[in-house]
Amino acid sequence: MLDTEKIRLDFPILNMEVREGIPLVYLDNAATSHTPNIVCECIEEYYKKINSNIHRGTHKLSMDATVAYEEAHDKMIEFIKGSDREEMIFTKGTTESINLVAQSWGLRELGVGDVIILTEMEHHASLVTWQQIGKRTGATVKYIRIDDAGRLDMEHANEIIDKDVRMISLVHVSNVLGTVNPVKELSKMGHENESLVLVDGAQAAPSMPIDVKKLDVDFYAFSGHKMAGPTGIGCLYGKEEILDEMEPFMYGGEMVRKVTYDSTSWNDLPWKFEAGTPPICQGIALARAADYLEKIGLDKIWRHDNELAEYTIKSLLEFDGVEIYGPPIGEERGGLVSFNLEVPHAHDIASILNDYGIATRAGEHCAHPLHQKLGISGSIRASYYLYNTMEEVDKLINALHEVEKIFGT
Ligand code: 7TS
Repeated sequence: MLDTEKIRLDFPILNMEVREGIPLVYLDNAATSHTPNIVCECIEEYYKKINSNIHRGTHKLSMDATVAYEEAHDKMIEFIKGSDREEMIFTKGTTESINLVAQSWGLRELGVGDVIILTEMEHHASLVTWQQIGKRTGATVKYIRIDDAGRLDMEHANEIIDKDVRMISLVHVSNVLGTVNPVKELSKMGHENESLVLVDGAQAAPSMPIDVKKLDVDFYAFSGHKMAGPTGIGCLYGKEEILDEMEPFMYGGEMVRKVTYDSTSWNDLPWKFEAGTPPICQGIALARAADYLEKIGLDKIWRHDNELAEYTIKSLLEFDGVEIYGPPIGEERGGLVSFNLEVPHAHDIASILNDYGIATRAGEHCAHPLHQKLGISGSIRASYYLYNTMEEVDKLINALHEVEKIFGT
């Protein structure tokens, strides 16, 4: 386990009391993670020392901000083991990253007869986006089925991935099930059929070492606010040769090389996809967050989160009638656990947990179709990050025992 005592000193928000004498137990990291001092200081420093617009100034501040913003791209491409800054586009988050590909590539390339492959466990960021692109272009959307333990049915994947497939968009780690999907295997299947492969890494990149070259994916999307960075910033990795061929996502300043009254040529990558004033401070602060996580070690964070999830599952199994979604103990899973007690409804549990200072998320977690598939109207989710402790899991379990007492099960 990580040295949480030391790590927690970096996150002052974790010392807060929800009410007098009730300390915060923050178990909602899959929604957003907290931000360490070093990142908060970076934001403050930016506004105090170099705040300026980029790529346009001949003055010191603009040049300093430009260098820092460009270097942030270098840091983020290195974070996922890519090679060139050209392949790292800053966006608002995973949602925007997926929309960028769907609109710039999908609207232009897809048509009747083409197939888009998703999985049954996609977050709406991918599911709704590709579903709507399918409707607009006439392409068909097919879903790789999941089994009872929330794993992808790879035989089904094999059946539906053929030469008509143009895009496979899959989540790396499910935000509901915690399942870790076989990205490399699916990428190979996709490429053998000349399909592109996009990975939604929103729940993977914050706590798992990512190597886009080893995974051999065409696009990889993730968000800054789930990995100790600020909101309003996310990343899209894309292979240069594909990005080169794509139309811009948005038009405006920054993304142009030469404009006349009749025509426009595009700026170099990645700026071609970053129209207007970009999230300068957020990008620089995200790079600082990436540094912070790397110093601790992504592989260590992954094991830490896993152990907390495994301990949670073991403890939850003490409850009669508990339903736990996703892979069983012993199988690899991300650091989150979604479940239901026999009674009451997930929303009621979450609000009782809040009385104990425990922050969880209840509902459908932006995965309505998956909840329909599971036959439930919602679930409660505890999700962990590098600063969470076994004691916090115990607090969750003790509070759930109180819930049991209140509802008499
Ligand atoms: N993909 C996955 C797998 C996610 O978990 C999320 C956010 C997104 C995409 C969208 O990320 P955004 O930063 O663009 O919003 N998931 C959640 C969640 O599970 N609870 O709140 C947000």
